Amino acid sequence: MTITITAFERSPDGGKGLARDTRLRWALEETGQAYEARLVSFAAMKEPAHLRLQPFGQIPTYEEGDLALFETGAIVLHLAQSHPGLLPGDANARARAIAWMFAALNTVEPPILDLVVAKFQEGDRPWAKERLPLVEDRIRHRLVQLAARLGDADWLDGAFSAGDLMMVSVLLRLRPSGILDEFPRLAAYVARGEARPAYQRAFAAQWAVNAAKPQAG
Ligand code: GTB
Repeated sequence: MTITITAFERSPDGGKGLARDTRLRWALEETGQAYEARLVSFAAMKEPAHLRLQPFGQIPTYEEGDLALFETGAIVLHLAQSHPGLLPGDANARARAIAWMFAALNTVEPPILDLVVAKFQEGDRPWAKERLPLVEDRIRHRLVQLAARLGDADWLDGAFSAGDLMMVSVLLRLRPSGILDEFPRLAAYVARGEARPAYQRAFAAQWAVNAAKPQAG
């Protein structure tokens, strides 16, 4: 059955792989699933046809036969549970890998998204200069804890899993800030994720869409 995801017609990151369709592309590649990407404009995302798939008017979405899903966490989990490659066979290890997915999305990503808001949406407010270091320190606090848990291991809990896919994807969003480089273990962890052939294919697929379309301004 054909799998179709949606992605930006033109990603604001110009092809750096930071938009969330890259997570899906990566999970699809890790699990060996062929897929098509339907590209949508910002205007089309707010139209009823897309809102039926994604109630918040965002990308990405996932369609496979009569299944339509939104939320990257739910989609990656669906792929990981439906195909071998992203979750361990042992029930407890599987549960722990899923816990790492939730940790990436619920514990590590929120302060990182807060930084995006602080810089790009609130950067011109009179209090922005005072707020920014607080936001950055909340990220550092999480990264200290994450680096301590990772230690010298390659991945968070044994073999590479959907938990690592999600954590690496979340940490990548931090790279432009320079904060990731303050944590060499985590920077190396992210680089290991990026070096995976499945990530390389995912990155190349989104690059092929976005690199050909230079950003305005
Ligand atoms: N919780 C949802 C999920 O995980 O699926 C969040 C989806 C989401 O944030 N989608 C964004 C979107 O559609 C695109 S990925 N935004 C348009 C809108 O809300 O109107 C987030 C994103 C956007 C841009 C960059 N960038 O330029 O670097 C990176 C990531």
